[in-house]
Amino acid sequence: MNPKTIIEPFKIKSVEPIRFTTREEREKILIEAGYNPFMIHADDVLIDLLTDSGTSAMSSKQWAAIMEGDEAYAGSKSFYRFEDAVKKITHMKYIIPTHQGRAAEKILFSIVGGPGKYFPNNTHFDTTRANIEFTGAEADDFLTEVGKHPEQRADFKGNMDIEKLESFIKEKGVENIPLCMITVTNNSGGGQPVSMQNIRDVKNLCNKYGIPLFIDACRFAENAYFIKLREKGYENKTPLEIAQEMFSYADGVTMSAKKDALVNIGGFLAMNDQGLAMKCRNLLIVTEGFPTYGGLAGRDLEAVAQGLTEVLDEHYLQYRLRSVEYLGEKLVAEGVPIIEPPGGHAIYIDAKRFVPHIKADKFPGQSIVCELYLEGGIRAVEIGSVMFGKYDKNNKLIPPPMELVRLAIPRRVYTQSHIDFLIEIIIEVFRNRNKLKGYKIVYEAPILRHFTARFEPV
Ligand code: P71
Repeated sequence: MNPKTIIEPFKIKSVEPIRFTTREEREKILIEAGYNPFMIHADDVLIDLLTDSGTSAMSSKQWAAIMEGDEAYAGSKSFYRFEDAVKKITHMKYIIPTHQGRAAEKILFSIVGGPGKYFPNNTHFDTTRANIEFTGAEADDFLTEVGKHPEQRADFKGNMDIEKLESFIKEKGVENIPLCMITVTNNSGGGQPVSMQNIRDVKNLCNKYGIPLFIDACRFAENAYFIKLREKGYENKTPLEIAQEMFSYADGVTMSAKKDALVNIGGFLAMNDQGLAMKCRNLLIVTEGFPTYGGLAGRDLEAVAQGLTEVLDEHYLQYRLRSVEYLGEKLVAEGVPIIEPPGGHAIYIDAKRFVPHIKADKFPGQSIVCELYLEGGIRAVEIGSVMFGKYDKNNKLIPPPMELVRLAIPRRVYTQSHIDFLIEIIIEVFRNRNKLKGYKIVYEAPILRHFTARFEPV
């Protein structure tokens, strides 16, 4: 027999109760939070889909590894276990632990960035862009055209546009491009994968001009499994072999271990260039700690090492991608507009098509986010005009190209019945979509306003 149902490939040893609230309670909570989910206490949330970052459930083997943590300041045993685990996958020569992804970015770009420099990527994640711009350099996106259209289905919507990238290199000059990046999967574009062919093509182009290639590897295992499922020639390879090939085209890696290393904190930088690694380690000592712990405890390094082996398990990856796809399928069947096909770590609702009567300056994504909380205690996040909107000289909103609501799925945390419940709630909100109202901002901070902004319905 070949059963169709893909089950959670684990049983549950330790549980954490979730707190149920009534609609009346949620109405009060939402008012107190200024209609901003970032301001809601996590205890008032039933299903928390704010992020898949640092929210994974660790395995019993990871918890056991934590007890093995060696807290020596220098040369800890746990560092060498961590280093071996990262080397096995990336084959990079120099492995530098950091407390999370943005710390790796901060160190790298402080060294290679600066005014007059340009950094291409498929799509820079917010923290990467911020760390590049903070040095005075420019962050540029070269996503393939199909990746910009939520309703168009394609296998590898995270790919880079090679032709545009080559014209850019010629225009800006090789000497002004210290490195090129690829983000796998492409979080800002819907968690869409990048094909092996595209990574290879970008590498060949970079080689032609002598530009190093770095991979933002947050979700490398999910990307590897998409390659196995969708790219010819990879169907019989293991996720580890695919990941190794992906990294074989890279000269360096930045990683937030809070995603595909299945831990609650951690990250690293890895590279082959000895001179660059020395500079990174020197800066690491100033900002993060000694090079054998880099802002982490020995036990954290153990948990990363163990997580990196578990994440490449085929049963895990099959369950992971399937559970996100299952959510997407059920929503599409009911006509709910989402970015298609589903990505690896999240479903992105297309708010423009969900509530076309709410214009960008009334924050359509925020309206859906608030309704999901009121209806079912679900916490999602707006990725649209609240997060990325800018103002022109007359204080008029300049909206970003897409208005999205992200439902990020924490790893190994929720079961299929949680997802079924979620589907019910989203469909109910969708049926009542004509009743949804817009919002206005009544308080906003000068930067990163989405974290603390306060709203009122209009
Ligand atoms: C996500 C996050 C976490 C996050 C970050 C900022 C605001 C809200 C939530 C983090 C990423 C990422 C990619 C591709 C680097 C980082 C930074 N994502 N690259 O999606 O997705 O890693 O959080 O460990 O510093 O919710 P870090």
